[in-house]
Amino acid sequence: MAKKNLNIGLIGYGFMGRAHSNAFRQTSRFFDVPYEPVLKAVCARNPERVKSFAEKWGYESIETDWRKLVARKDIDLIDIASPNDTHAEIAVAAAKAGKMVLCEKPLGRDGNEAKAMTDAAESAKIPNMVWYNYRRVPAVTLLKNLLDEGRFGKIFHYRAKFLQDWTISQDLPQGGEGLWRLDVAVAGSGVTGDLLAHTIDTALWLNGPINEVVAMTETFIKQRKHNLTGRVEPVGIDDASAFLARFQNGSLATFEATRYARGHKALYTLEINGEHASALWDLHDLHRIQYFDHRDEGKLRGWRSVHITDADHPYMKHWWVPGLQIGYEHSFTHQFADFLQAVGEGKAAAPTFRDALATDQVTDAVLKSAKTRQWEAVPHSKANQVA
Ligand code: SOE
Repeated sequence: MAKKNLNIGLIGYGFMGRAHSNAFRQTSRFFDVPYEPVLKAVCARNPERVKSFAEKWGYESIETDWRKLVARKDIDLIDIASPNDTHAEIAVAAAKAGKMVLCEKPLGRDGNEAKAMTDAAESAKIPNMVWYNYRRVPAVTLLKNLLDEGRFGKIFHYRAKFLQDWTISQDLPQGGEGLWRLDVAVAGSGVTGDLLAHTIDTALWLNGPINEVVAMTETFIKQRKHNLTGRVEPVGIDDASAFLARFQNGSLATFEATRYARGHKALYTLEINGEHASALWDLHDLHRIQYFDHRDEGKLRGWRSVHITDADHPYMKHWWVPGLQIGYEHSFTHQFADFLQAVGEGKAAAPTFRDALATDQVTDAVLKSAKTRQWEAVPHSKANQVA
């Protein structure tokens, strides 16, 4: 039977526009999904550049005003891959227009924006999902499965870091294309909303809700030239952010993110220590987990390095033969495949807007605690209470 087409309208053509487009193109070639994604239109302000992006990726048409795209009758799904300050307005309008909405992370610049987006999506009853892609790295999904099987026993510790080094130079401007992540008005925050948000999303998924946090942040470079105004302006983002957390399951956690860890480009690592077992994952070696199980026979007990490429590992049977690994971009393809499957079955695909709202509520509490220098409680959304 012929599949139903799903007409996609993408907004934004930067790094994430490419990552999402690649997923749209690959999904139905490798996964047996109930819809055929059609790259119907791409939208961005610069007509020449959006045209060239459309030609390169095979989008059928272009728009330069997102409102026109949202109003188009031939678009089923709006994908928001534009900077953070555009997410809320577009998502709310798209939900009201009855479109399915996908949004790049973080959902909002803060919990208030994320709440408005969640309310709009839920009252319009439209399928919605946020691109926290690292959940769909097969090794991370395997960790989730192992935790759900109860192999770790009671969890005592969760430890996560996301380290980069690309903003150390004083000469790096803030603002404008490619550098909006340094402009607080556009990004909402620095590494807290950008990198810690990833670690928090994974942590809430793997280890359940966070009750309270105590944090510290630092802005190492206080002033930078702003590319849009041409003036040297104060820097409003956090360059580094670290926090302690208590999870609802009683475990303790440490989280750290920075763009000032010389030599580290995207070192996202996480570790879980339970009563029976521990596990470690590292984005730079993304197809492995290190796993230790105390119940192994004593004389052979030790850390196992598991290469996640077998057909019985999550997602892997859809790719090559055992032993051949996949990479970063595949996590987006997995997420989109899961989304299409869920839409076909009339189910929600996680992380939904409500799940991502829970992450924004943790990042809000982190930023608040860094100011008050006190422990701050995390308001519990519904998703934050569901494991
Ligand atoms: C920042 O450099 C960044 O591109 C994030 O915005 C992405 O979400 C992360 O996956 C990689 O790093």
